[in-house]
Amino acid sequence: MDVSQDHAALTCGTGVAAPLLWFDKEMVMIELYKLHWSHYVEKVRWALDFKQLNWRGIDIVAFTKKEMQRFDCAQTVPLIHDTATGVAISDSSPIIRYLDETYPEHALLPWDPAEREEVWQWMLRLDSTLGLHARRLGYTQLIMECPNALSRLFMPNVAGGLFTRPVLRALAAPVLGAMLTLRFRFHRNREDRVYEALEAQLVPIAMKLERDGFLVGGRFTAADITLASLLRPLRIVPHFANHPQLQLLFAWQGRLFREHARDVAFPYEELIQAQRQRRGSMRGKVSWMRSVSTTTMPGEPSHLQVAHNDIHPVNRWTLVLGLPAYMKLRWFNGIGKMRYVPAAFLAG
Ligand SMILES: N[C@@H](CCC(=O)N[C@@H](CS)C(=O)NCC(=O)O)C(=O)O
Repeated sequence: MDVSQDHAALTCGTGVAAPLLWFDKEMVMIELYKLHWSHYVEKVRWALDFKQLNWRGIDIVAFTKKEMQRFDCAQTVPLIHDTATGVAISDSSPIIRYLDETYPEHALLPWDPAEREEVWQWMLRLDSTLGLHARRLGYTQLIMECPNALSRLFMPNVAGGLFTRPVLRALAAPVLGAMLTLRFRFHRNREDRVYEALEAQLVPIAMKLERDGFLVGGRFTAADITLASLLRPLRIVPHFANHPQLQLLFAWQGRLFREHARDVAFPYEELIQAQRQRRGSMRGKVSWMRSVSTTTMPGEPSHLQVAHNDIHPVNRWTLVLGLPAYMKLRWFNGIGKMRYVPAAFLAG
């Protein structure tokens, strides 16, 4: 029974929940509002599957988000609506904490308060750094190599799929690309030192995982789901996917994917890989990058209450400025062509 129809679903939960003392698992249905290729969405999908909760996905239209406007939450995906409790909540880490507190079976957060806080801080830190940076570089890679994929992601059903046809998808690409470039600041990747920040963050994490196996307490938690999911877009970014000091990290990710049945390729991964095989090349030489060891990177946020995001508003006037930024990003951003070498994790 859906108890939320009338009123409760309109307000947004805080993410702090009391466990349901009695519930029939069969009656629980979590609605997951999503863009199916989003790495933040994948993080929550993985948690739902791990906790063996019933859920159903609702694809949103990215431009209007009208499917989730009735919820008084931040309008980002993932957003869930728990039809058993009426709670609606967005932001992947609070969502997972809510699920874990409401449905304690198959726990993803430790009971020990110190370890629990440690996991929570990892989640917020990764959401606010890795998740944002990997998104920027993943889309940048698509724009450089395979921009026609954008309409297949964002407009699969607009006008009956018209914009996924060959000529129209090529026309839609600069418009979508310009919009995304302004929204997430891809044209500022170099100034914001996104490659350097990611490298400085990931190399020590790779070493820690080699030593400990998991991020916290020597066992699998929501922190590991967060790391493995948010790393996902970097699998198409050659600088990281082929980085000698990060091979252990991608091997760790691949192992978790296989163990938890998450190793189904995302559509953008298949599209870019097919393109690379056809052309025999990829854009991977980051010519301007200085070695991270000689660079002082700003420190990571130390104690977070909520995750940061980096979405910037775009309107039709600012969009005009996006076109030159898109063209510069696509053709003149100092990331050179190189021979296509499949990343080691693709070999299995
Ligand atoms: N901190 C948020 C980030 C979520 C987020 O930024 N999601 C993106 C998709 S990857 C989104 O909803 N974008 C909508 C937009 O750009 O309007 C979380 O962990 O869920």
